[in-house]
Amino acid sequence: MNTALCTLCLFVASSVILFHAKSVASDVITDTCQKVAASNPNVTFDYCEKALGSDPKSRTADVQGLGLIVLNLLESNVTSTISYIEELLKQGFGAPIQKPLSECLSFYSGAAETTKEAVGAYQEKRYPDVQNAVTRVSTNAVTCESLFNDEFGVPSPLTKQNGDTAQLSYIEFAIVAIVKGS
Ligand SMILES: *[C@@H]1O[C@H](CO)[C@@H](O)[C@H](O)[C@H]1NC(C)=O
Ligand SMILES: CC(=O)N[C@H]1CO[C@H](CO)[C@@H](O)[C@@H]1O
Repeated sequence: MNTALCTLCLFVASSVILFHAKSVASDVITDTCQKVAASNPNVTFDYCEKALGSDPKSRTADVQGLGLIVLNLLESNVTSTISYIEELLKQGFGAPIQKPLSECLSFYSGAAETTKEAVGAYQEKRYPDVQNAVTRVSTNAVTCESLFNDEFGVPSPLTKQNGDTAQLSYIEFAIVAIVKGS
């Protein structure tokens, strides 16, 4: 066989393999998000797919890898929410919104600790600990959201942040359930 033809063969063969690997990888996201959405009515398939797709590493990850990716997304959500609350606290000094904002800040500070511990637990495969941790984080987010309207009669400025944090926590819980059972 001549060299040019052989190079062509190699090129075609590796394209086929790459293409196949890529479609298999995105099947893992689709498959995982279908299971996640089926297991918890609070999570939509679209949200799950978008969140997982936001990290390029997801494309080549297995379910176990996706669990760590979501945990890292959750950690960065919690961190950015803390900065955002601190910013709002500076702006709205003395306003009625101060009280619920301060309470939410303490919830999120706790959540930052909890997610950090959850990453360690995940790496050590202590899956029930991870599930307990993310359950606490979602409860923190849901409680923060309800504080504004229910207790202080003001609209929540953290609806997106609380929603993202809760969704990512639910997704993590469901992925850990899949990892545990596989
Ligand atoms: C869905 O969200 C609500 C709060 O918005 C929460 O009380 C409930 O436990 C969640 N359900 C699941 C299955 O996580
Ligand atoms: C509030 C916040 O930082 N939300 C982000 C949480 O993570 C998801 C997934 O990466 C982002 O889409 C959100 O903007």
